[in-house]
Amino acid sequence: MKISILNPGVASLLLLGSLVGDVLARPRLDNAELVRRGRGRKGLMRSLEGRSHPKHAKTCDDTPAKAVDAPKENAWHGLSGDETASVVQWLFHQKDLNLTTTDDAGEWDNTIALVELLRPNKTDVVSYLDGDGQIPTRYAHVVLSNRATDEAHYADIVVGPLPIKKSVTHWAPLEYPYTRKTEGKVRNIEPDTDSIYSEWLFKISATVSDITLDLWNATALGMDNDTLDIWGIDPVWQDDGRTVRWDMFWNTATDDFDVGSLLPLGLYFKSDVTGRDPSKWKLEGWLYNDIYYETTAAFREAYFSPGFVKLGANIEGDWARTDQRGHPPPQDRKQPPVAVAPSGSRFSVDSDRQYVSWMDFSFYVGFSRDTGISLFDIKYKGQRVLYELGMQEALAHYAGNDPVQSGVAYLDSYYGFGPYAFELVKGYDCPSYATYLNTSFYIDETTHTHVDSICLFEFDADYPLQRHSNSKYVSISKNVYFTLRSVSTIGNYDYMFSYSFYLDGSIGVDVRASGYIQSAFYAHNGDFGYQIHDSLSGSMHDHVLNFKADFDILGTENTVELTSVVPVQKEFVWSAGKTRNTMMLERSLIESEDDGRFNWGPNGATQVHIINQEERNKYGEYRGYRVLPSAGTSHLTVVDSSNLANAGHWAEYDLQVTQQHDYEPFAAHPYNSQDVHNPPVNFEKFFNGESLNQTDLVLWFNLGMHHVPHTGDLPNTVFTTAHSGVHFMPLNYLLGDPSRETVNQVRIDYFNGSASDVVTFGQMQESCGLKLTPVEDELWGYQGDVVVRKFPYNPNDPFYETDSES
Ligand SMILES: *[C@@H]1O[C@H](CO)[C@@H](O)[C@H](O)[C@H]1NC(C)=O
Ligand SMILES: *[C@@H]1O[C@H](CO)[C@@H](O)[C@H](O)[C@H]1NC(C)=O
Ligand SMILES: *[C@@H]1O[C@H](CO)[C@@H](O)[C@H](O)[C@H]1NC(C)=O
Ligand SMILES: *[C@@H]1O[C@H](CO)[C@@H](O)[C@H](O)[C@H]1NC(C)=O
Ligand SMILES: *[C@@H]1O[C@H](CO)[C@@H](O)[C@H](O)[C@H]1NC(C)=O
Ligand SMILES: *[C@@H]1O[C@H](CO)[C@@H](O)[C@H](O)[C@H]1NC(C)=O
Ligand SMILES: *[C@@H]1O[C@H](CO)[C@@H](O)[C@H](O)[C@H]1NC(C)=O
Ligand SMILES: [Cu+2]
Repeated sequence: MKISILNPGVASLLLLGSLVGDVLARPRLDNAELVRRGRGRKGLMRSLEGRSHPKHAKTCDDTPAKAVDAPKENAWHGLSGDETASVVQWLFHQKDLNLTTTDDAGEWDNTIALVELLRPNKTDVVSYLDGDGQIPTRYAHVVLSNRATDEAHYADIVVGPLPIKKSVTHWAPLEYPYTRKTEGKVRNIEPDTDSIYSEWLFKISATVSDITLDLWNATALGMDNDTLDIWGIDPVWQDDGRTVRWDMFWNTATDDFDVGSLLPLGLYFKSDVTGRDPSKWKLEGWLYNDIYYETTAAFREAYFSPGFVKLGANIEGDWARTDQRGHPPPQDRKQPPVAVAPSGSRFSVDSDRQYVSWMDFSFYVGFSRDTGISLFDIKYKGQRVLYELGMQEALAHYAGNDPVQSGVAYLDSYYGFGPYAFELVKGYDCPSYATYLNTSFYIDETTHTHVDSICLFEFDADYPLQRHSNSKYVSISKNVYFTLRSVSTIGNYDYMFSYSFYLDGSIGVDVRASGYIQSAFYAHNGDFGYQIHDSLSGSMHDHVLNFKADFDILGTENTVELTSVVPVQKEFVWSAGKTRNTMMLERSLIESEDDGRFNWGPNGATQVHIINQEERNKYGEYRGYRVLPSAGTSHLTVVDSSNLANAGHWAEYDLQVTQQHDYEPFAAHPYNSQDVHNPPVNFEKFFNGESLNQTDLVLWFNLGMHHVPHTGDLPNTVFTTAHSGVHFMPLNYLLGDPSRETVNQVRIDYFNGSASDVVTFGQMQESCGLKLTPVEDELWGYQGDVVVRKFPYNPNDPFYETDSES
């Protein structure tokens, strides 16, 4: 086992050598020149490949993940193209559904909003995974957008069993997964989005176009020359049975940069748009410079009176654009370090079944329109740790002294994380050697495929996993971890989701946010955000993202144990009658859902463990996993939100534990925003005092940030600090640290000024040369979405269309 002094020929050293060689050989171009050359860059990079590289016996292996067959079918894998097409065709044959194809539909037709897999019940899947149960029968979950009625609504229905069989397949309202029992129907609070603009907002805007021209030299009339945008609160206000909007004017971008949410203009108007008849809608007032006018006439009169105060405007400029500008920092033009995988990928993927295994971990990937990726059946050393791990909902709750900021509380699953999980950028979102998977979602009788929208890669952390030294030796281990990542860009914001696995048996969940902030107009609102540009406020808001973690620690029956470190005053047998101020452990179990909602305690004093009381280790301690914050987390600051009413109870605590039920699969529903007082899923109703003592339980935890944007959020928020995460770590689960099993560690013995031994435990000592192709070369392969028509079904004629509207 003992190998002498590190051979300078080991892979890492050589790789750096050849890398530097290439960089020096590259002609120097400034950024502007690179941009001007546009596609010409491709030719430039290609020609570099022909240059001579140092000769090596072997070039580094750039192999993708090894193909394997998953041990079982992926029971959560979305519908196939054929399945989707057959369901869509079948739906159009159901006369009672009265459906119109999306291309032909207007605001008064019924259409298909979604066709995807109905996730099977855990009860059925577990017997398939762990026993010899059959794979659960497949059903489709369909959402209909029924607008051929005054009572526009969405209808969740189930279609099955699949495959479609005449006289066997049927449809039924889907009700069991929701707390509200209204046959899967939820009203559509904004069914007339086109009319709202054409029949309402633009007409109101026209009545003040002389004012908008005077203030900003701009109009919003629904015409090609529009240089203003109008939009406002989300969800629309829903008190007293009314539907009330607050909208405001925004400048539009003057180029392709997505700067719109940085250009608020400070003029707001309120309308009651209850019902579907535009002739019954009412304009209720205007707000400008913190003065409220009840009618347009009153606002006009004030505007054209002497002494009316006109405020500034927010106008696009380089300050809002993301391209490089200013002087690059010292040495920044040199190529930064890149990571390489000299032995190729060290993990296995079944890309048809979307099953992944890395080291002692394995899991299946599921994907849905509402929430994007989820992981299922996460196993460690052959034992399931989590049945399901995935995001449920993301909230961005704003506040402000203006009615638009005060009215915004985005519930992003309404837009869906699936449709916006775009192709990842190689070498930027993920290392260029990563392995990629596709994801698909249904829209408008087509299936869109986001090519390469999930990446899988190993990475060597910038710190070791373990080290120790004394006067004789140093022992140190590499911290190589494995990550699955996807990014969803929902409007102005980019959410990056990373699920990471570590050699110590721990699992990390991280969310990071970047993209454009939604800003406010700066006037009278210094208590709601900083002034960050001319007339711009970095509007304060909370991000809260709920995740479901269905733990199964050594079986489905688990318990939550809290272990707190507490200060005590204690007398000991040896303390001679005196007390000592010290501290102790206090342990307790959470017995029922009545105590199931709580926060991280102050001072990090309380540890949260998911344990199995029937599984003690040989010292009598419970085996389990600990859940701990690894980056800041947050729950919603606003108490009893007026905006969300019953739609956002999931955001109220850091941690919430419920008994697992097949009828409580999700913390939220994408249309909770449509009826906030009586939403399809009211998370609070999950808490009805059920026992949490040795039962199948689910931990719903929140990640998030209290975001008070500052000048550094311009032009974009950065991922470094807009970051939240938790870690699950084995706790008394094994009898020692499993990371000792890796050979990617070293012990160096030394004596009297020189190394006497270097022990590398049989790790790969491969020598290979790297042929570095600039990552930009690969980026010309970026293609956007692939679309396949499902009705009429045309699987052989895919086309490209990347649309951020859905
Ligand atoms: C079916 O939908 C059409 C609009 O697409 C509507 O005019 C008609 O009234 C609907 N029929 C029924 C029975 O609801
Ligand atoms: C007003 O905008 C129009 C086009 O939108 C432009 O042609 C004109 O120069 C602008 N006027 C001023 C004073 O900026
Ligand atoms: C756009 O055109 C309409 C109709 O010609 C006009 O009334 C309006 O002022 C124009 N808007 C701008 C910003 O020039
Ligand atoms: C992703 O989709 C593209 C385009 O349809 C296809 O060529 C590629 O093989 C798919 N990748 C995987 C891993 O299935
Ligand atoms: C799944 O579980 C729910 C709730 O228990 C039940 O109503 C439903 O019938 C189950 N689905 C299947 C396919 O068994
Ligand atoms: C909790 O479950 C354990 C293990 O099944 C049992 O020994 C204990 O009595 C239960 N505690 C309560 C309060 O029910
Ligand atoms: C340490 O090394 C020096 C020479 O480098 C040698 O003179 C000395 O004897 C060594 N000491 C021991 C304890 O081996
Ligand atoms: Cu933010």
